[in-house]
Amino acid sequence: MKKVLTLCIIYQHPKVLLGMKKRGFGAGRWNGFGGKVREGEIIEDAAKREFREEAGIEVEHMSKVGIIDFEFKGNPEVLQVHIFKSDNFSGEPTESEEMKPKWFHVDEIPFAKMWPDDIHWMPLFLSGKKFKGRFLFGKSDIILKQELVEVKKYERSRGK
Ligand code: 8OG
Repeated sequence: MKKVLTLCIIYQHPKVLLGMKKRGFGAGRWNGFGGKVREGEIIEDAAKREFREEAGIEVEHMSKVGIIDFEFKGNPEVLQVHIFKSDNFSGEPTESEEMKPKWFHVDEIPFAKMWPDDIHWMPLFLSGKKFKGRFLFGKSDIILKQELVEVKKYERSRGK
């Protein structure tokens, strides 16, 4: 069983735009913006829709920088998260029912209040690298296993 999700972070050096997730899966953590890809939806379009819904901004150009599979011990479901980066948008980031946006300096990214995998791939993200990986979580979101490798490039997502 695989579920496809998006995650997009705006990076305008030296700042990144994150949001405090206010409800649902990952509530209480700072994260990029994103969510589940709908049936028949192109992945990049889903990422743009989530920005609109969660932060009230329009993002035109984004590039795919990572794909990470997340698994939780004892749960057969795989969450495949497609990670995007963008440096431009229009509108003003605005709090929604789901997210409270905030800019962070790259030296002050709040890793202690983020998903525990983020500290591993964020350096690749910030240095312009592309990557793919797999994390297995145990109880209390402890990382039991991890694989993370740099990849050369991703094709633009098509058809899905
Ligand atoms: O629709 P929903 O809000 O449940 O989507 C979950 C969001 O959280 C989606 O943007 C993908 C993202 N996400 C995970 N797991 C992880 C993770 O381990 N790290 C980060 N940074 N984001 C994650 O689902």
